[in-house]
Amino acid sequence: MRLIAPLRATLALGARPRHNPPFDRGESMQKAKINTRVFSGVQPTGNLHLGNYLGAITRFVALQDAHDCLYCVVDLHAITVFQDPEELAKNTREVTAAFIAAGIDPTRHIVFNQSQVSGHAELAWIFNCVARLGWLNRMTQFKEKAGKDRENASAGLYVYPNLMAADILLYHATHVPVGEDQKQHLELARDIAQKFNNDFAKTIAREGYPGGFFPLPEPLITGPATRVMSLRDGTKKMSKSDESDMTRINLTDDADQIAKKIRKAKTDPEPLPSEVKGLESRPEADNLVGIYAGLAETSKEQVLREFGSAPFSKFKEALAELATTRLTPIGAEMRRLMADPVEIDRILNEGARRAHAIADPILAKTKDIVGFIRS
Ligand code: AQP
Repeated sequence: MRLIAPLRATLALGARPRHNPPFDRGESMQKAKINTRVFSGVQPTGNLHLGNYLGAITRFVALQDAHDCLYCVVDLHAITVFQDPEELAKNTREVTAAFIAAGIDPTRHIVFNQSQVSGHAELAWIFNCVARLGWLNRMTQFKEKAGKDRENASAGLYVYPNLMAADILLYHATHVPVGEDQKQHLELARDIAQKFNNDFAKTIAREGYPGGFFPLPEPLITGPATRVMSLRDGTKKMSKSDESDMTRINLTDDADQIAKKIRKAKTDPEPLPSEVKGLESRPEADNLVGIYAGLAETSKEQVLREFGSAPFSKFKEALAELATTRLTPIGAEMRRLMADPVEIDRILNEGARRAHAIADPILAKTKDIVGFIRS
């Protein structure tokens, strides 16, 4: 397998970053620590939920043993929709607390909030000038979030994917663990990297990177719960902004709330099938089985081997117990960490300092490539 250039060599900015091997869902990454850098982010927009946990945060935790990781609380993304300033600060600390409570180690890896590293915004501007309007017009998340009131959406919401590309490429990150909903944005980040490398090929080669300056980042969309759906509608994504709290399980919910939400989760009248094929056209059943598999760290097949032909009442009881066992210690630890905001701010500050150390030379070299004079 062809490997990308060792990251440390890349960061010395004397060697060119070769591009990534084909997406391999992470298996080969186990052996390739020095060749990879992982970056991902979560928005501090409140109501952190089971979808964020299973689709993203558990994947972040799993990657830390074999890779260098940066996990970012993306507050610049959050303000693409108006945020109350006090709530934004509280939510930023809450996402940080969730990262740590779930098992991310901020001493071994970098945990920080995006607005403390100004390179994200600077590189995003350059990418605003690289990305094409036609590309942004195809982004389904903008269409969904802006809805019918598109004229009233912020300009930031529209160019959000360019900022996301900057988040990743500012660190020459090679792998990005995300939920299924972010796949299209990751493809755009790759297009931006490729177009930048093409547009500036001459200066990039002159600067000593004949194969391209930015690596093409690979999405890591893994596990049985890459798209957790609403508990009230199996065709809608579980989301922080859903008006009904009954649609999601929050990481801070207590055992009673978790049990109640699972008990009231929408299902259909049939018992569970014994095979995954039997979940087709049964979105709610499929969702609950996926959630169980994600929490139990197993596959849907295995869950159905255990619960096939069981009535939902029995399955929901087992799911509630599993969810409570997995989530309530995280919620308790989040509350404990949140009680000391000074310590959380210290962690973010230290993370930002370390993030700067990686980002600054990459941004400086980007500016040279573009032709900006630096004194
Ligand atoms: N339902 C989900 N299932 C699996 N993964 C999910 N993610 C989000 N929802 C699900 C993943 O969580 C990470 C962080 O997401 P985010 O906070 O940056 O933004 P989002 O995708 O916009 O999250 P929400 O909850 O859906 O917020 P709103 O309601 O504001 O739209 C990402 O990796 C995402 O894929």
